[in-house]
Amino acid sequence: MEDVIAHYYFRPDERTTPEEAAQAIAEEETTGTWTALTTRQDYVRRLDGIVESVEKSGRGYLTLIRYPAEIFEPGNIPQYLSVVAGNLFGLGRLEAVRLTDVEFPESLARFNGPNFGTEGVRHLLGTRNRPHVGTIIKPKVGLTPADTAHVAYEAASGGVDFIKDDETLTNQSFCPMNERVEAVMARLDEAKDETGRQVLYAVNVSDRADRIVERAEEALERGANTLMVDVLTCGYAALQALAEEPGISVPIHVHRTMHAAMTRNPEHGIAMRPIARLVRMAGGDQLHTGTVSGKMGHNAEELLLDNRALTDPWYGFRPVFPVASGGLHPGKVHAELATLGTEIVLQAGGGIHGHPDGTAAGARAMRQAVDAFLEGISASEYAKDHVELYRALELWGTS
Ligand code: RUB
Ligand code: CA
Repeated sequence: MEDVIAHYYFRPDERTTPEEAAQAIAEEETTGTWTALTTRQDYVRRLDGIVESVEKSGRGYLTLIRYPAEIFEPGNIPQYLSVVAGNLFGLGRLEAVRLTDVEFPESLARFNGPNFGTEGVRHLLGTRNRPHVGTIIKPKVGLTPADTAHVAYEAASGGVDFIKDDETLTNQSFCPMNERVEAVMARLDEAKDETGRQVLYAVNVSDRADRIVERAEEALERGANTLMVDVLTCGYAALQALAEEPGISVPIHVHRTMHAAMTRNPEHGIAMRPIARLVRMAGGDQLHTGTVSGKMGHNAEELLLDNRALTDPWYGFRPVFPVASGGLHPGKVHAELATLGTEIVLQAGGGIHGHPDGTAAGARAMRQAVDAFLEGISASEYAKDHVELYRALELWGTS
């Protein structure tokens, strides 16, 4: 394959045939516009988009559109998006249109990709054959650096592998980033002395384009061992800048806040699959892709394919660690692992810090639920002699 193949679902308006609608997408995103052009020289025609197929699907149609590789500027993800996910969304002749997947030729996939990926992250923590358990510090905003660090210490003592800032916490005055990183890393060292276990803490360095690398470097100077970026609000280019910066040698956790504005409507927007591919190219090491039983909307079939976009062999890119997050608690661990497998990060915020006996007990309960699954025992059975899990199931149940 030498060109880009974009997959769309669409529904034309009543004045437009499916073929005309697909052609309108191909033209808008390449050499055409709404009317014939006196300036469309013959030599430009090699850059025409080509409608490869149109077929009925549900209330609408699926089409594959071939965009000549030459239209794309290699390495420029913002420009790639302007073609495959640009003006087409606003075309009046389409009532709905959704980018469901995109295939890039090798010439346009020359990125470093993840520096760590699943294996690299596992190597830092020395884990194998089990999911990682992570937590989001809650409340997501408001805690002081010292209290944030205390919550992190409790979670680490209870056995989590991974701790992260939430998507809206960056460098606000109530919890300045530098102070927070120093405080959290000091308490994680304390926990490590006690438990012997290393824990990763992803500090959210999301910021404006001209400052994000500098902010990441400040966090690293204060001991951060993982970074986090809100990729859709900052942009894929921001993630790529972090991943390719030679001085940044820690994993990058990628949060997808705002994704549902694009992914949620099954007929319109951008599916998670293209987002997952772009994050992998741009260098994310872990990416939120959703849950099968949590608080956000979900579609298990799609999610499994999204996770495969992160983990299947692809141009030599390292596999990205998929993150299941949003409304998880120990009673949901079994369903998540049974469907998603164990090469996954399970994150619980409320499902750890809302445990009736506090954060450390909540972390223990999550780990116990994972152990139960790995031993082939139901959570309720395992809870009979694991009090933290028992207390969690008593509060939240098992569904
Ligand atoms: C989870 C949380 C995550 C969202 C987003 O909190 O704050 O940011 O779940 O995840 P809690 P996703 O565990 O308390 O629900 O992007 O995967 O939906
Ligand atoms: Ca969150």
